[in-house]
Amino acid sequence: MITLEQLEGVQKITWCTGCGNFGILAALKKAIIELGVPQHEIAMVSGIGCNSKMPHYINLNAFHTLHGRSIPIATGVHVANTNLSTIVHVGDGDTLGEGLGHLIHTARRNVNIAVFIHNNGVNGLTQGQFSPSAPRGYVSKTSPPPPGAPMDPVNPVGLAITGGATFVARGFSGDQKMLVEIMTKAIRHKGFAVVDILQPCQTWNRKLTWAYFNEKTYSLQEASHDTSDRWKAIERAFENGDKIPIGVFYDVERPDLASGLSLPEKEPLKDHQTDLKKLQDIIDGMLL
Ligand SMILES: Cc1ncc(C[n+]2csc(CCOP(=O)(O)OP(=O)(O)O)c2C)c(N)n1
Ligand code: SF4
Ligand SMILES: [Mg+2]
Repeated sequence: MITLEQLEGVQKITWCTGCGNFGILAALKKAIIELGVPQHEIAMVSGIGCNSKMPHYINLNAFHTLHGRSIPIATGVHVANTNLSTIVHVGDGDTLGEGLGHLIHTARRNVNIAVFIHNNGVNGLTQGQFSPSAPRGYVSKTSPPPPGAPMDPVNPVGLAITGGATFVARGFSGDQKMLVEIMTKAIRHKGFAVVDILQPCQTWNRKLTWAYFNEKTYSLQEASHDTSDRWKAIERAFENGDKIPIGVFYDVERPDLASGLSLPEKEPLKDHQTDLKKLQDIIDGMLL
């Protein structure tokens, strides 16, 4: 069994005191222990942002990639070695901004990876500009009053469900028990899993605070939500009241990309011998 000590990263953590990223890191470690998957069978991919420093703070095989591009890189990792549990850590600025197209197309393909969106409503690393998930009217250096942010936010849960993801949930960094359960299920799920994680940015976001989320969030599972019903999941995702639902919105089975491509489960692509002559013939044929 993996221990917390074995998962300890080597780098000094540079997140601000009170940052919601700490809770996500702690929950991920507990989820990995719960899953019992050996460390070398997990691949972590991240983008660029405060959240994306995760690979430096946990002892896993990891690739700290580019802003907005971690999901296609994770797809490549998965296709090359379907035996790995591939997980992605990204920010709201990253995957709901520059990387949004990748999120939707990966949902459509139902790639068997789990994406954890650290959603703090700001571009934390670049000093607090409002992000695509900031609420209308949100005031920041790049959205001064009046009117603050002059448009409605992207809804990551709604987009993931309508895009075709087969496991969609929302967690909160301050509800460790629920977050560990959700992360464990997301990694275990065979298909595209998207988890929107509410994560206070202590330094820049004065609206989406610990107190705000503690007061507003309620559990979908305690409200007897049916996770197999797509329309009910969409209705919950677009709830626009005073309360924010957290928990599993949608959880169904559908053939994933690897089964559609008939990728061999027992012998991953990385172990295949490449016939270079045949490959060259294909390339030459394409150039004709
Ligand atoms: C291609 C590219 N575009 C923009 C940037 C600049 N950049 C770095 S981090 C960042 C925003 C990070 O915000 P978010 O993804 O929400 O992560 P957080 O820091 O809030 O965790 C931006 C715009 C970059 N490094 N590369
Ligand atoms: S700037 Fe915000 S998101 Fe970044 S480490 Fe500090 S509190 Fe966390
Ligand atoms: Mg952010």
